[in-house]
Amino acid sequence: MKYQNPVIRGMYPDPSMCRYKDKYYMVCSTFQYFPGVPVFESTDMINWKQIGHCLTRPSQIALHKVNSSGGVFAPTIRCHEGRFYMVTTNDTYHENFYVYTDDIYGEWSEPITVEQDGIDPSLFFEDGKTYFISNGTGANGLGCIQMCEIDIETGKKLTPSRELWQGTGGRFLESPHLYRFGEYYYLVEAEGGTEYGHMVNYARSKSIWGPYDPYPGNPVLTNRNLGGYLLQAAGHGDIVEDANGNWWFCHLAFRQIDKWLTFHHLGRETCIEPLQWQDDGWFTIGVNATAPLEVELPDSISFAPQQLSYEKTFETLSQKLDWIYLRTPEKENYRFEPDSLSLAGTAVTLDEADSPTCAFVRQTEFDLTLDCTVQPNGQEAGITFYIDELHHYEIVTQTAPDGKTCLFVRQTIGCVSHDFEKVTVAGDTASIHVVADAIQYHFYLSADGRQIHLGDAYTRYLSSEVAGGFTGVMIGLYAVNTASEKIWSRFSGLKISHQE
Ligand code: 6LW
Repeated sequence: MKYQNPVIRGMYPDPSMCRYKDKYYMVCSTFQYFPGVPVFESTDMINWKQIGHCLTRPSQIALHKVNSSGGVFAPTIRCHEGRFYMVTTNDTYHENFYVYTDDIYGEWSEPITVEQDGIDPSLFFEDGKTYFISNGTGANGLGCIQMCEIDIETGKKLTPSRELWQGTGGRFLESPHLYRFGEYYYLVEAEGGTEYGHMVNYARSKSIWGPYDPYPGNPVLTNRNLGGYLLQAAGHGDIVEDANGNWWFCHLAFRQIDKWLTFHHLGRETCIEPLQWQDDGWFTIGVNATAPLEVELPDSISFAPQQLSYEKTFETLSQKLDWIYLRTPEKENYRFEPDSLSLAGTAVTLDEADSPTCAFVRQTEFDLTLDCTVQPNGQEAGITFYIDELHHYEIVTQTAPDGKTCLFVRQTIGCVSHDFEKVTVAGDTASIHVVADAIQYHFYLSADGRQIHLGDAYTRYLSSEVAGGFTGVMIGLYAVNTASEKIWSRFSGLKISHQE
C-alpha cells in the first residue's frame, strides 16, 4: 500500500517522535505562536491525530513581543519510565528547557531550564543517567554536537558539556538525537540549513562520549539533488522502532509551489520514511536516501487510508487544538460559539510583531476554497493569509458611514502595502469567497448567488524564500479597533475545503 508525504501537512516543522507501548507521539516547533508545540498520536505511523499542546500556559513560555520565527524552536519528545518529556529552546531568549507530563492527554509541567547553550536540545536516558544534547561551538570555533549529563529532577548539569562530533562539514549542524541500538550509540543530526541543501547525517560509537565514526554513505537522507522535485529540504528528523519491529524516520521537508518555482509558503511539514537496517549495523532511510512524495510499503505493514480531503468549519475545528494565536493573546477578546466566532479588535494590527486579535489555523494545502460571512460592526475585520507582519494578504471588511459594508483586498509585501478597489454591499455583513491554488489566491465577494472578483495575489510573496524565517502561511480571522469602546465583529459560516 502507498501513502503520501507529508503525513502532517502545513507548518509542522522539526518533528520528533517517541513510542509508548503501542502508540507513537510526535511534537513540532511553533515559534511565535501560542499554544506552543502540538502533540500528535498515531497507531500506524502514517495517520497522526493531534491530542494537545505541551505549552498551554503563558507561565511555561515567554512569547511577549518575540520576533517572528523566534520563540519555540525544534522540540524533542521522549518517554522514560512512563513519563513524557518535551525539551526545546526559546530561541529569542537563548534558553533551553524541558517540561514533562505523566498524562500525555493532560497538562505539562512548568519549565525546567538547562544551562547548556545551542539549539535543538535532545534527551537520552540510560542506566539511571540523563544526557542532554544540543548543538554548540567546538573548541576550534566550528559547530559541534555537545552533551552533558543532567539531573532530570532539577535540570542541573552534573558534568561539563563536551563535544561529541563536528558532523560532516555542512553548514548549520543541528537537530542532534542520540540513541542506543544494540552495541552502538548512534548520533543523528541535520546539516545544510533548513532549505534546499538540507540533509541528515549520522555517526556511531561504542562509547557514549565517542569518538563517533561517520556513516560512509552520508548524507543518509536528502532531496538536495532532486532539482525540480516538488518535495524539497528533507532533513531534521528522529527515529522510532514500532511495536511490530518496523523502523521509521520522521523528518521535515517542504513542498515547493511548482517545478520551476522554488518557493514554498506552507512552511516546513512532517514526513515519514521507512528506515532499513543493514547487516553491518548501519542503516539507510527512504528510497535511495531520498524522501519521495509517495511511498510504497510492503503488504506486511498495514495502516488506515489517509484522509487528505477535508472540510473545516466552526463546528469541526477544535478550539483547543486547531486555533492558535500570535504570542500572548488576550483571551477575553475571543468568543467562540459552536457556529461562529466573535472578535474584539484592539489597536494592534497585523503589521506589528505583537498580538493582534486574530485566530489562526494553518494553511495545510495549496488548493483550497474558503467561505466566511463577516459582520464588522464598526471596526475593521476580515480574513488574512499571513506569514509574518511584513508579508500578508487580507480581505478587509469595514462598516461604511451609511451602515453598508465595504470590502477590499489588501496586500502587504515588505514595506509596500496596497489596497485594491473597494466594493460596497447593502446590509451589515459581507460574504467572502477565496480560491487558492499553488501559485495564487483569488479573492471574491459572494452576493446574490454571484461572485464578484476583488483581486488576486501571488503565493510566492508569502513564501519563506521571500519572507525569510521558519514559519508558513496561516489563515487568520482578525479584527482591529482604534476606538476606545469594545466592538465585537462576528464571523459565521466558515468553510475551508480541500478536495484531493
Ligand atoms: C531548528 C533547526 C532547524 O531549530 O530549523 O531544520 C530551526 N532545522 O533544527 C528552526 O526550525
